[in-house]
Amino acid sequence: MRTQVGIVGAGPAGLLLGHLLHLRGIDSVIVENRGREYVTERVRAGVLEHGTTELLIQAGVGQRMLREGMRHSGVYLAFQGRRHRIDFEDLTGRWLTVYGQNEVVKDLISARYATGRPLCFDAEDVSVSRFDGEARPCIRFRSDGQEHELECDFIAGCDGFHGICRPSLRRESWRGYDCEYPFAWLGILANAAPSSDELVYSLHERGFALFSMRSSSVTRLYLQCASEESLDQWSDDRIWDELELRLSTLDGWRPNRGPILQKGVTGMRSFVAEPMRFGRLFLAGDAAHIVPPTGAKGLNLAAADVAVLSRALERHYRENRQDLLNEYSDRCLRRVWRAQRFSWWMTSMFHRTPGENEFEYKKQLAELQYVTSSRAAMTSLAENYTGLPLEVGL
Ligand code: RFL
Ligand code: PHB
Repeated sequence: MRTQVGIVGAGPAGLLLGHLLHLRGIDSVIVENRGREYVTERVRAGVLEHGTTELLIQAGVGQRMLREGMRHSGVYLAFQGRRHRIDFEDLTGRWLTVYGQNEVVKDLISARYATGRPLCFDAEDVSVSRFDGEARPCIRFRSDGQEHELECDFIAGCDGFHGICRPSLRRESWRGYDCEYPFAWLGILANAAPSSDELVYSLHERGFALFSMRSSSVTRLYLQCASEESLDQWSDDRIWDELELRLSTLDGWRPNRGPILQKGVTGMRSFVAEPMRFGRLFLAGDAAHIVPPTGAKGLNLAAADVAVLSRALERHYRENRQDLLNEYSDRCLRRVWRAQRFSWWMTSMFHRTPGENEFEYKKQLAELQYVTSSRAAMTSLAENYTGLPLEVGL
């Protein structure tokens, strides 16, 4: 088998890259080690930046998102019993779309099938080789009991944080920067109508809580919990009681309760691998960087990476120019570090660190008071949250 670009991973990064390459007339094969159902049912991100929304529309995969996604013009920041609205649209002229990552993935898979280009689920023993020499890079895997060797011009490592591409690099060829946080998020999806039309980020003495949603009948909520938290300790009633305690405000607002459809615990970390290019292998999305979810940036960074990569590959094939491929890593990393800073800042403003003294909490409250009262501070939050314009469109 032969292709121009071999893509490892059918998450948002791999699928969107495959689609953007298709639109630019470039051939690809996507190899994924999990099943289609697993990939489309995995509940993760929900907030699409303004630029991500535009990219999906331009790429022709935004129709359902436009119909079913929810346009949000602002968010609430809550502390000391009060909610304060930050009006993104007024401050920046930009907004967000709330639409589940798994819905984006479903739309991209449908678009992929419509192109007839290969997408292989349930691949086993996936490995990458020969990407940093003169020989053609190769992706090996087993599928339906058969061994495959896929020869490519380039490999895109879109296989997430636990994938195989980054560990296949020579250890001395890259450097990792990371930061782990001493807490995690317990997330639930509930069959309950959202009681707010916008997200609520809340700092409470007992820790962070976040109110989000997926549709007019499904609420998505998160609670700060211990890093090693076991779900066994959390009955549905305990989860709702804690959410209500941390989110309710003095004006009587609280989340609606309903049957819990899904729950899980997510660790929090910041991580960046530098550079993001190794000869003919390019890392993109979570394979190269992880942000704590408080800034809602992970999926958006993945989209920004592959927008740059698809354009760089187009320039290589159409004009035989390597300049954008050479700039790929630096361009992406500028945005990545900006998102890292913002995600770290949001995380430290809203979470209580175990063992910290009250000085920290007072400082967090002062920061929130500032952010919700100064137009300059609100604008800074709004422009980072809605996202920098994408440097590269279609
Ligand atoms: P993914 O989604 O992890 O996809 C990688 C794919 O590669 C496959 N894979 C392999 N395939 C072949 N061979 C191998 N050896 C392989 N190893 C792995 C995997 O099965 C998978 O299908 O990475 P990608 O595409 O880079 O996308 C990144 C996003 O998924 C991630 O950044 C976001 O979900 C982060 N995130 C959020 N991002 C946002 O922009 N906005 C949000 O509101 C937001 N909320 C969140 C989040 C992540 C969360 N969790 C669970 C980590 C909320 C949560 C709770
Ligand atoms: C979500 O809806 O899943 C969500 C929203 C905002 C975040 C993280 C996750 O910061």
